[in-house]
Amino acid sequence: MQRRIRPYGDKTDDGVIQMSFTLPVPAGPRAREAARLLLEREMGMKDVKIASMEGIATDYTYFVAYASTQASLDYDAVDVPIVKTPNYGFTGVNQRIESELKRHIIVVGGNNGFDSHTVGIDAIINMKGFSGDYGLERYPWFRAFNLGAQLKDDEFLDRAVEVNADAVLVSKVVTQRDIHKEDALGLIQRAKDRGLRDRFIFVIGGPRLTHKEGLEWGFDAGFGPGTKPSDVASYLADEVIRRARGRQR
Ligand code: B12
Repeated sequence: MQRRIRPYGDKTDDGVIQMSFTLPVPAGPRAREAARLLLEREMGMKDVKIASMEGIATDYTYFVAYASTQASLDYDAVDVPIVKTPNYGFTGVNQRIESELKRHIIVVGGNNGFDSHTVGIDAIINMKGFSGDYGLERYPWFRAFNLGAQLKDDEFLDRAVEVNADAVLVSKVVTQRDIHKEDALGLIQRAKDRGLRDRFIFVIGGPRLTHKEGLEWGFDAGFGPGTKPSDVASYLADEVIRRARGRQR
């Protein structure tokens, strides 16, 4: 069975979408017409409305536009990998580790490469946590080391080896020029070069990341916006226990 979906604006299936973009021209009537023609004539959009036009810096203009598309998609054919672990909550995770693993789970977290945004990884690791959900430092059955930002790949991996980590948690926030991808791939490659890729569980997270991307880039899991520390703790508990059981066999 096919369930075709189309964007919803004012009414079902009208195909209306909102777009924002910048053109490298000064603001004015000509810029507005250029934005309209780009969407209508060059991109095949219908009913184009330029809702807002604002000059930014010199010779650049930012637009918000509405337009409709005839494009649609078969929703039933959409298949995407997701992290399947349920959220066991703070108490559930700790009980699980205590009863099934009987040792602490050790993690190192930080930001390698260019990125200096630490708030995301702090939200997952630091005691205070995020959105009312305690961070990993608060879990009695976790030992978490927050290494900060702009780590060199070797520095990151050396610390993971030094503390005998189970998992390496990487945060990637800046996506300009795909720097997040470059940095993420670089870390995985370095881990492979040093024979460390299979020693640790590699987890990546950030506001513009998905589990699918994480897997494609060679990580074990990827977490996106709104992730709670207990989501990560639950995943890690299951994954470390699963690997420990595998080793016992
Ligand atoms: C605070 C901030 C800064 C602070 C960072 C301070 C710090 N110590 O982190 C400062 C001022 C230093 C800064 C600098 C820059 N910033 Co800034 N910054 C922001 C801002 C306003 C908030 C980010 C934030 O803290 N979010 C809150 C946290 C909790 O959310 P989060 O990161 O998404 O984390 C959650 C999830 O994604 C996930 N998660 C994140 N990491 C991980 C990791 C793991 C392992 C897991 C499991 C989950 C996970 O869990 C978290 C909790 O749910 C954003 C805009 C915005 N509103 O988002 C811009 C923003 C991220 N910055 C931006 C930019 C461009 C920069 C600069 C490059 C600017 C410049 N030209 O100098 C520099 C970066 C320089 C560098 N080398 O990195 C852009 C990025 C654009 C892009 N697409 O790449 C943004 C989006 C602003 C914008 N709209 O342009 N920034």
